[in-house]
Amino acid sequence: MKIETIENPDFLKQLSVDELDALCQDIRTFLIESIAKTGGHLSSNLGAVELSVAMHTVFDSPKDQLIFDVGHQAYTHKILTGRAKKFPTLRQTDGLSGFLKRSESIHDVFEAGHSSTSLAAGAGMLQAKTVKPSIGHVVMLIGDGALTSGAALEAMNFMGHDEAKHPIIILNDNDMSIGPNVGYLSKVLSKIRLRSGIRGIRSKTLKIIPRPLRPITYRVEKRIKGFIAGQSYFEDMGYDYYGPLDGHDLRTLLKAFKVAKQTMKPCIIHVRTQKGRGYAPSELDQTGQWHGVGAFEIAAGAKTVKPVHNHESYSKAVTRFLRDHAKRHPEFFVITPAMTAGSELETFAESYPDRLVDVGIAEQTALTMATGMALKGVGVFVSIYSTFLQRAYDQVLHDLARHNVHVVLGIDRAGLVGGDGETHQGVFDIPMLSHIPNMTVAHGKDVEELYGLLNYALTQHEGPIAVRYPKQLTPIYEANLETVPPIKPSWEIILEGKDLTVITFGTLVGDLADVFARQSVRLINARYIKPLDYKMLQSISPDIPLLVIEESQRQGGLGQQILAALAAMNHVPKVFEHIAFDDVFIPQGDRETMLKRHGLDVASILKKVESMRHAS
Ligand SMILES: Cc1ncc(C[n+]2csc(CCOP(=O)(O)OP(=O)(O)O)c2C)c(N)n1
Repeated sequence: MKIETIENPDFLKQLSVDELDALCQDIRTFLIESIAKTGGHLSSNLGAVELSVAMHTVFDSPKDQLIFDVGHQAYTHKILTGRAKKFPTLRQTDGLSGFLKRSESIHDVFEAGHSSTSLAAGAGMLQAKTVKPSIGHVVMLIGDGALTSGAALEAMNFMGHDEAKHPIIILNDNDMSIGPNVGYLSKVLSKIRLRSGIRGIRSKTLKIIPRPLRPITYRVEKRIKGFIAGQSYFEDMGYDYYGPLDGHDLRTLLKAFKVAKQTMKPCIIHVRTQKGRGYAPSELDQTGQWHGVGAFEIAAGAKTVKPVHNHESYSKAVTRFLRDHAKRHPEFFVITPAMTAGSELETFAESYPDRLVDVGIAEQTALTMATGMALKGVGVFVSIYSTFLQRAYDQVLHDLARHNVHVVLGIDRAGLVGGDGETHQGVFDIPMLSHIPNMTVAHGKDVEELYGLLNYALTQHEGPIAVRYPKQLTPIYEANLETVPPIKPSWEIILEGKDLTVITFGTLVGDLADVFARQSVRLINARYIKPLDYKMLQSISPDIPLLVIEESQRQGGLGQQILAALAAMNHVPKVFEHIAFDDVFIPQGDRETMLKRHGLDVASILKKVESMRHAS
């Protein structure tokens, strides 16, 4: 079938199971060929093809609410709802989103990007249904990784108590988060998988017994199940449990979803799927290398974009530093909330398997746990994406900062992130952290300075401190890390000049140093965003125009903090400008385009500088 011709999912109901099977194969081929060109979330999507086809065959979207947790596995849903044609633009500027988007389709009933929100969103829709009966079934697809998060477990707990409502939770269990899944729940799922003979009993029973008697049979069967399997975790939580089922067997899925549609109680359908199914490299992947990919060559199983000679990601550079630090400090741990692969901590895990603590998708736990560890005197580095730190705001404030303990937050993906788009931009952590007492926030202009900041943060600082670094490549810095001098809270003058003062931080410092080299501009590197360097602020003449530039949210950003500090000193410059992101969510797009759209590219900055010169 020509996948691009699909307009909506209605046609599925007319297809036989064999035809649906054939469609799944076509979709899988389409996904592999398409993602090979654009990049995207490969493995999770390959694992959810049959699931998505079965969901759209049995349920009636958009009357029935199909909610996809994270939304990174929803490409088949996008295809079935008429978006295959747009796949060449996937994750690109102004292109098809890699997640669900209500503006893209009426079938996208809830947007995500961060994990584990599907169950609470579904609980909300079920609550709305009590006064809006036109809302259909509420179906939530969630992975075993996402289910480890407190956000999901809270909602599961909430919905399980209310027998009058009818949440249908499809647990897509591939035994993987991005990498291996962790925690006790993951063990529970393994145990259930080992008892998969139970499913045979139920299927057989359902077939033999006439339909009107099935509820009684069901109770009998439940007793059998209880006897054989012991109390199931999910049944104890208040759910009718179906499974574990083969998540690639359409007949089984269609049957199970139809049963779930008729069940008038909270239910969980537990399906087993294979992450990366249908493409050998992603099927074999145990560490998450094929979870989210750039463009790749299908036959060779190799990434199309070759590594840049002598460059590496900032994440990798940080991992090297952490390994070096761990070698010298045996009581030092790194915590990751399910992002070993994303933050490129694999080599740390290899060298120090007992000192990399993966807590699962549990950012809140990561932060409070770090506080507990620090209170007992061990060294802790929490490696966390800027965007995911948002989930742990209260833990940073109430636990970490209030206890004022020494924990280093390594804030990865600080700034724009590209294809993941608005749910993942690292542009909120500066306002979020800056107003919290006891917090220190730093961001180096290059990898050498980053190491100096990390050295200070890990070996000399006493309270909580966040060190930010971007999703960019950096030249590999081969220095012996022991010899990188620690950088204490202070700003740095890069260029002296009389016409204008520019304050910025991060890689912009280097970019602007080059262009301002032949102009009379005073360029200041605000490598500590908090605390501000008050001495240096005092040295700024109010007669010279001041420009603050930051790849961050304007409200509560460095620029506003500087302006407030200057006002308090009665020292506000006559001309002040602040280039930052306005009060909007920034969509997906390549870095250069997005910077340009928000006036943060070098050409726009130079234009601003010229206009300020004339204004003064
Ligand atoms: C709050 C939050 N933390 C981390 C992530 C990064 N992340 C995206 S998908 C994923 C794994 C999800 O695993 P699972 O739910 O089992 O789905 P699968 O990809 O295995 O199908 C993680 C950790 C996220 N999206 N949101």
